[in-house]
Amino acid sequence: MRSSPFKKVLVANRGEIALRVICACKELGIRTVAVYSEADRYSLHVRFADEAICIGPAKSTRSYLDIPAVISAAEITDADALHPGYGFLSENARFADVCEVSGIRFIGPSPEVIRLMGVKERARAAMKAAGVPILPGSDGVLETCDEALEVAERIGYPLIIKASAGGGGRGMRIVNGAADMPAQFAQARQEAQAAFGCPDVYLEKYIQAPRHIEFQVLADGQGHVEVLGERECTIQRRHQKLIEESPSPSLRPELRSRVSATLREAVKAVGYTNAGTVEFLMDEAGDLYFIEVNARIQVEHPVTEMVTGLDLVKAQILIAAGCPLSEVLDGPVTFSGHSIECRINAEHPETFAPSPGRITALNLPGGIGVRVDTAAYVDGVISPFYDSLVAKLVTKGRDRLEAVRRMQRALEMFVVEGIHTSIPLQRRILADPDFLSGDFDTNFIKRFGPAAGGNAARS
Ligand code: MV4
Repeated sequence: MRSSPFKKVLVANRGEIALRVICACKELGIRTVAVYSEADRYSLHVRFADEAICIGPAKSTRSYLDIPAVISAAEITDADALHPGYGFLSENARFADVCEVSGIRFIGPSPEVIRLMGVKERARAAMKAAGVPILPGSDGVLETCDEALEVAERIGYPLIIKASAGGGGRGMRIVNGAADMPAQFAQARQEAQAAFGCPDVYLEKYIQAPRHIEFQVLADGQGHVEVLGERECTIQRRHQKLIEESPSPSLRPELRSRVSATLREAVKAVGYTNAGTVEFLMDEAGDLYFIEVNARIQVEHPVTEMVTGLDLVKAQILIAAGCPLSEVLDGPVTFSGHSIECRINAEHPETFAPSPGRITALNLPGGIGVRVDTAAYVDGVISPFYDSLVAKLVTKGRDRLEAVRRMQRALEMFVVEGIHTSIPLQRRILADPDFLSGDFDTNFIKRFGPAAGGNAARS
């Protein structure tokens, strides 16, 4: 058995991902420190960590986002590394910097690479330079509306204005013709300034009915990169993913190998290390175009784990400790079967508004090919202060149909009482002929309920 790479890891997150990191640490023989807000005193990450420190009140800005509070907890407990999970401080370059100067190893990419990936048009330029296909658009930030009109003349309408500091669908505006440009350009800059404190925007050709496909990568600090296939994440509502699967039912095998080979080189070229996700849009012709990089472990990482047999969180920890990828992977990566994830959120079935509250009854499905990642328990509370993810229901089958059938029966047997959840919606999606055939785009969800098809990229 491998000697433990760190003695103690601080888990700078909550909920299911904090538990997920604790599981990986336990299996590696690493002690764990949980941090928690006053609202999370009775959460399972606090219970299952070796030590736990309260870092502030329920409001995230005063606890899970409070850099001095988190760093103090790591110093007090003498943690030698920190795992940020997803959300919160996970893609905050300044936080990664503070960890490093405080002698706490940040389990993720370097601060410089996090910063580069966070400036969306710079990430776009870097990927383009490395040979990754991008959509036609501006070569960086647009300073004036006249510049935007010039680029638009070259690439044609419709196009989309995106915030340089945006991502995940925030701060986007569609432009259908030159007449729209002045108003949309001004509003996009204003919104970007208000939301991100930076008015910079750039332009891309707009894809009307894309699919969202993302590639998982792992890279060590010695220049070795592995691309672990893709995840299909097209089924989303208001930029919240609902279902993810691997492999994608729509990606041609030839395109998968070509993009994987290009990404291996691109990841090396930008100096990316640890786990990351490279997002693409697929257009109506089935071609892929880079949109952004997520410099963190993602919610949907389990579907990649299910088809590769790898533990991505363990891999992150070992890579951060300096372990070469060859040792982390222990042989060639192989892919088998098909995996699907359904996100179970605490939300109202009609309005999709959050539905926090106390869980009064719970039955988690199990059995062959079924995995549930959750921090929920009977009498536990889903807090209104944080995101509404209650559980990730993940199935694996030898093929897509087997994974689908397992998901259907697992959703039938999944019981949550005391709060409303997305289980009924997921059951309806899993019965939909277009979902079953694998034939869908980002407009798919509009058929499910009147308020279902929201799109932050308003025109
Ligand atoms: C786009 C697009 C169409 N054309 N970019 C939304 C999430 C963010 N990561 C990128 N997004 C989009 N970017 C161009 N050039 C449409 C979307 C989009 C979308 C993408 C994937 C899945 C669901 C979506 C819902 C609305 C808009």
